[in-house]
Amino acid sequence: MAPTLALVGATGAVGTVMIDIINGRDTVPWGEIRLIASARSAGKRIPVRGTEHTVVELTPEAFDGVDIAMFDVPDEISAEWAPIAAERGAIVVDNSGAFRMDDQVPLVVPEVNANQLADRANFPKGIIANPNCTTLSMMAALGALHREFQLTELVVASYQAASGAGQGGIDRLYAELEAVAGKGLGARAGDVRAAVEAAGLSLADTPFAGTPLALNVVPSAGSHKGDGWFSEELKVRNESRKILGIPDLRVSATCVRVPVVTTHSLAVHATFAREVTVEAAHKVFTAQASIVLMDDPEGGVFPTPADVVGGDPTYVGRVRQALDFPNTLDFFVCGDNLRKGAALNTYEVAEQLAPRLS
Ligand code: 2RA
Repeated sequence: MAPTLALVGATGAVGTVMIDIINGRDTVPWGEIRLIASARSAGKRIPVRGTEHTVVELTPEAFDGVDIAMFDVPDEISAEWAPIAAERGAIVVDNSGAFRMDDQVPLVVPEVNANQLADRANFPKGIIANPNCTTLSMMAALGALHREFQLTELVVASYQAASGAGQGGIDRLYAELEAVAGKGLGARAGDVRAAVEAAGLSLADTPFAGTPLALNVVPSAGSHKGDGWFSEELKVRNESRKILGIPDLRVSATCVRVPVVTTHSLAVHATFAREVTVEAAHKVFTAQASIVLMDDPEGGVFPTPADVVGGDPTYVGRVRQALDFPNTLDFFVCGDNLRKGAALNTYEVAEQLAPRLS
């Protein structure tokens, strides 16, 4: 019998993209598709592959008969409900941060470590975690290079979109842009901040660290974790090590929020044990189906969020050999943080599991 797929958090920003992805597939391996959300959203009608589905409330019984449950809900909801779903027999693919660093939960990017899915003994809790969107946005590219040249060091600067902070982040950016547009602001310290506040947009309420995001960049992403590090930076380090299977990989990240709606970008400085050339890296990127190489800097060809948002691949450009660092490449990647960075990777994991359940 074709497996039953549940989508928990079906009405959220990422849940909506998951439904788009399911609707966009030529074929799906699922029998029933069940939409689950909070009591507030239960009863909503959402079309999936041409059939109206009624959203059901998140209860233990909602998981009865479910083979795979994709979760896109806040950490605390996943922490409580993913084990309940697993107890009821579902394999959970969880997009929250609740289980990513749990030793008994694999952290999977299918292009890099799909082998983790081959054996049920690899996920004894019945839970598989999806990485954070910042890590995910570069992982297809890094994994491909690592296979060929063996990664030893990674230095990363991120340029993260407002939608990483959810619908509230998007709404906030649009409101701020409206408050500052057409006023010739940005040439005097504090004028952007003053205009945002004058428009009634309290900076105490912004998801961007009490700082305007419009006409600005904000070097604070996630929560402060001590010693100057923010949670997004530690996630890049810890998750990259776990996904690539290099527990002692040397990693340093600086994560920055930029006034982009959707699509995270990263400037990557990666050092390898083996000699690497731009030509060889191009070959590796071209050979990977989920990577699009956009690398003709002289001709103005490189990825930008505005040009690639909504796409499934990881877009790579500006590949160059670091001038002063042996065996080191610098390059720039863009990835839609709601698609490959969240919904798509989760769905790809579910798709890979499906044949084992039929
Ligand atoms: C962000 N990476 O961009 C986070 C979302 N999970 O804020």
